[in-house]
Amino acid sequence: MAADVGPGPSGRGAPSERPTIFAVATGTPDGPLAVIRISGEAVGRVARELWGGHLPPERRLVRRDLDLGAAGREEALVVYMGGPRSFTGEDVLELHVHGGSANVASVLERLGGITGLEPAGPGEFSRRAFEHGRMSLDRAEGIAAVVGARTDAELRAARRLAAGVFGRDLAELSAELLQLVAAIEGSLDFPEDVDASEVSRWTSVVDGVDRRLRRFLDVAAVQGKLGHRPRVVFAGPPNAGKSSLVNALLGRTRVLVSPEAGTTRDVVEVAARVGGRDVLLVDTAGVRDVGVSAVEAAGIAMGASQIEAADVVVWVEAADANDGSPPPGLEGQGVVWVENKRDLGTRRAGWIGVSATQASGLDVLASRIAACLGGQEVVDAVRVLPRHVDCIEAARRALADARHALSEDVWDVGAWELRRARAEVERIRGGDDAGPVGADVLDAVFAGFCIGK
Ligand SMILES: Nc1nc2c(ncn2[C@@H]2O[C@H](COP(=O)(O)OP(=O)(O)OP(=O)(O)O)[C@@H](O)[C@H]2O)c(=O)[nH]1
Ligand SMILES: [Mg+2]
Repeated sequence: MAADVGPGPSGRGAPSERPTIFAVATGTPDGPLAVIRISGEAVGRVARELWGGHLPPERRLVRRDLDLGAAGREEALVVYMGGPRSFTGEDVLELHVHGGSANVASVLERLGGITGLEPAGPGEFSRRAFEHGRMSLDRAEGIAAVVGARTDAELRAARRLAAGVFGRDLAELSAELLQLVAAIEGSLDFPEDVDASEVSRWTSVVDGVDRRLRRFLDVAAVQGKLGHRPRVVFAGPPNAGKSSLVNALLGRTRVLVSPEAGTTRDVVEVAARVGGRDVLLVDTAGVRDVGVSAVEAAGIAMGASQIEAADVVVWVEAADANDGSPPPGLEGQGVVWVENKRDLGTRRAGWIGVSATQASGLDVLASRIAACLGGQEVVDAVRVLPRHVDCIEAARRALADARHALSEDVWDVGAWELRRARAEVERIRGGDDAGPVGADVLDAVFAGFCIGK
């Protein structure tokens, strides 16, 4: 093993007045291990205070006995990554200590007592990474989106953002716009050399960039719906077994079931995972019009409005009962036709056959529901956040103005508008020709991060 080396050349490329920050980087201090991340110039001082020695060689996990003062000693694994080749671009030291909230708190308290060290705020490590040019803003946002993703689709889209897929597309668009600006500005002094075909080439480049930007807005619109779970509404005649099916898909008894028609009166919503999709199962009152009480009638009316707001309707009828009467508008939406109680026979051969009580046919039903929800385009797309949408919309407004100016032969204005569009595209990645985006934007972006990120 190489001998310990001295403190890394601190502050390489970093503003030197900044405090060194520290925070727990692992999810919960109650786990078996906790990683505490420290970033900044004072990591060498941490080494001297905690184990009376130097920083270990870079990128090597080594054992050290930490002196926690009154709290005793803690056996830890430590790793040092010198700036600028670290996550934040600064000198980074990680302490891998035993978990447990009291133990972790004792290490944090010890660190807080070291001169020059301060607890990190939300997203402060990522913010430093951005400010030191280690990561573009869109990728930093991607990391936060990965942490915040609640569904598989969101996670995959977030990973692509974190991996810089969006950023690369934007860089291409930005380069195209810059080339176009150069071509137009180069022609300003020699307008007689520019023929109509050249101007139409310019406008077709503008249109192409605009089309690609619009596609990102389409993706954002679909992803907006991802935030709330799709509603899978169970409807059909009373006693068909709608509530039984909801329970069967959940794998536990959540809603009331009884042989009496008109059991379900209220609308009941239950979060569930069906066919690999996170959804809301919505149980409704059976639809009938004879001998109904006022309460049941109110329940039926609520069920009808649930059908209208459904992403998918599961229309359930029982194999031992006559045909029900689906509402007339139903054909127009995504419907899964289900015959329940197939253990008692088959009446509607073309429908998906299930038996809620025997738990048969449920896999077919689940995958049909998932297929009805669709959403493949989102899985393969990159996560587009509201801040990106704002920039894209501003860029598209500038492109429209540029196109107008070019059609009026006011080329200098056209070029100026194109620069404006390019600046908006660049802002998504965190800066433009005038420098990085303002502190207000960064404050807003990183406030949404967790501490330790
Ligand atoms: N044989 C058989 N009986 C079932 C099946 N599924 C449900 N049942 C029975 O059918 C009756 C009605 O079931 P529910 O789930 O309450 O029916 P529902 O459609 O929710 O009825 P309402 O809430 O009144 O509209 C109960 O007695 C269930 O045990 C099945 O697959 N086979
Ligand atoms: Mg019911």
